[in-house]
Amino acid sequence: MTTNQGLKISEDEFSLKAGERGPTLLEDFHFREKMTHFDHERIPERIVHARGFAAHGEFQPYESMKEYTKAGFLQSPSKKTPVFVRFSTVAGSRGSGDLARDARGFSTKFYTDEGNYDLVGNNIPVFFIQDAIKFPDVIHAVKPEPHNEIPQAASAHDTFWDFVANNQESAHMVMWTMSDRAIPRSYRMMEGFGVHTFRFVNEKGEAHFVKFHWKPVLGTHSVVWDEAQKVNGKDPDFHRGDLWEAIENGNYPEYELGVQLVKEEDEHSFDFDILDPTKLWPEEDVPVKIVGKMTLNKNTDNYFAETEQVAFHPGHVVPGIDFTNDPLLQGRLFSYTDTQLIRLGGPNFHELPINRPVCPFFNNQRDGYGRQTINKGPVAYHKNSMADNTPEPATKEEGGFEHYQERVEGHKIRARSDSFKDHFSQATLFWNSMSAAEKEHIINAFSFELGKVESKDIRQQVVDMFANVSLDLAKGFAKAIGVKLPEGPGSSVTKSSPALSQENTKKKPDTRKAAVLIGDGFNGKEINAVLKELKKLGVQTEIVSDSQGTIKGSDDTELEVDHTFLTADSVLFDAVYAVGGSRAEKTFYRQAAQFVHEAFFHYKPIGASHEGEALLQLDNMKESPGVVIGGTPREFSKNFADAIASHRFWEREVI
Ligand code: HDD
Repeated sequence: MTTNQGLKISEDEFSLKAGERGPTLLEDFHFREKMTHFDHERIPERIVHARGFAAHGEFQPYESMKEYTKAGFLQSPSKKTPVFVRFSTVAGSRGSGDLARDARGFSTKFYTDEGNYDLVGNNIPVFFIQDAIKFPDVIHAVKPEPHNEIPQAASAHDTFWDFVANNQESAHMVMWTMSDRAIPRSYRMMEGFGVHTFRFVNEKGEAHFVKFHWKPVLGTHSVVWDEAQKVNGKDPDFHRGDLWEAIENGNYPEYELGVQLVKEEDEHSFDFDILDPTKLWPEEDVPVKIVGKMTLNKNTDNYFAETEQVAFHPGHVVPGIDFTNDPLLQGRLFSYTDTQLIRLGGPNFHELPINRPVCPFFNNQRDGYGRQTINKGPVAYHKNSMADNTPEPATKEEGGFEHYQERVEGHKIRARSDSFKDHFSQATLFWNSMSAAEKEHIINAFSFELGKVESKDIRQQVVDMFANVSLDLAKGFAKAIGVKLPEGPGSSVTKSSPALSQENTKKKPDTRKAAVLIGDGFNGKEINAVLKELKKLGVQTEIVSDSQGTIKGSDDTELEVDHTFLTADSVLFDAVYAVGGSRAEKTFYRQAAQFVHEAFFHYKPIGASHEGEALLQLDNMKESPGVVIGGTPREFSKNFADAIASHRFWEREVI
């Protein structure tokens, strides 16, 4: 151990004092250095997306995208590009829970040979506002209220809903944040979207409008709201831990990159403006072309150095990827550098290891806080003769970035195009696309959020606003929050987009976690066979009992307990396998019954065998969908794994 100057330290437990019981001396440079560094350990948290978690990985295209873009990392299926991905919530501070009802950030930094390309997206394809100048407003409204800093990481309060009702362009995004999308099961089971319309430009200079998608290979899945709130208490790091553990276990999260492409000449052939960030392109109208896969395969070594210091920016592009005039994107192009300057303490954050491009970079920028490069020689200007005019801009052929030469003309004006004024049609499209269970969850979410709003007037305004989206929806929650039922107008939109419903997502048992509730005297032979079969089918099992250590089966086989009823909880698992044991105590059965019933009320798959069947105590529980009992170990495991793949059984009747 040394000081930061390299001096070897002989003692790190005691400060330097005048006598064993005397005062500490100012001369103690080791104490002062250690303490000063500690006092300065924190940096400002991000104003939004403060709570995040990240991992390293790689991206590989399935095919060349040459026809559409000259971006080097998309030219060949043999090209692998390293990436760093940071997931986040938006509203909460750094220490908030992972399961807040919120949009999730999904930021990817591609370390390409042509410089860093950042795709700074969310898990929701649209946004609350249409113009970046309103970003401070929407964030002020959703953040804790300024007079008392309550509530943390929640949109369920007056200022947020006052904003919504008085800024009706938010309608579509609010439908998404009130849906199951806002409470994902895992970062591994979440879609990502670039949101804005960008441009792909090919070698010939031809452009296409493009929207970016990430599609999780495990499908898109969510938890239920009651569960989300409990997870935040039982394990606030639920999403962090899930991602970390999956990568440590070699279950590398995978996402396919998809693009929707629209020809330049088709810019005006939609019934919405493609520059409007509150609109999506229905996948049934503009198919998503799957072009490659990203695999996250390495956890960070140091949270602060990597996850906290990483600096994303939608303006970090490479040749072949360009912007459009989406007024939200245009504003973002300013905000991200500006925020990094304060957060990372100066203009040299690109030199931090996590932000450094993997290709060489040089220019005439110099000095500033935290400068690490030691530039040599006297020349720091262009043009020059003293250094042979280096560094020199590159030609197009050498890979120099050329902005797409879009023709623009107009009056200087603070206004919004009329083509941005339909705020409700796609909100209705989203509503129409939901399954019955998803619709019920949305009504419940509005009922919860507005139930927390103190102002009856705001509650009424929101009901009246969402009557424009769907009368069923608005009536559904108007009753719960004690305001007048809306009378009209309802919506005439009948279109739906099945791709928006999570019911139509991929369903697999892989990496899902089942709690095995088991006590002394369990049927050793059979249970061991089931555990083995489930593992083969991709299901992860963890043993939960009433104390730690080992438990003994009827045939004296032993199993190591992973958690007790105190350290685990049903909300932390995807499924429950109730086994019990002939010698298990009464208290085991009391705790196990509570565990099973909570999972049942959260519509989760439940398996039971032997004494475990006694835990299915409610009426009709044994006959309910998603409750698996009986069969040989192989049959039982197959049925249970199928049930786990189904995720939840919404058709189950719960009282
Ligand atoms: Fe933003 C961070 C995503 C609109 C200003 N934003 C940030 C992050 C994500 C997004 C994922 C976290 C990056 C990280 O992991 O470090 N933001 C979006 C999306 C938007 C969006 C998908 C709409 C389509 N953002 C938006 C607007 C503005 C900002 C309109 C301002 C005009 N966003 C910021 C920021 C942040 C940020 C203040 C805070 C921390 C940071 O940039 O690095 O600049």
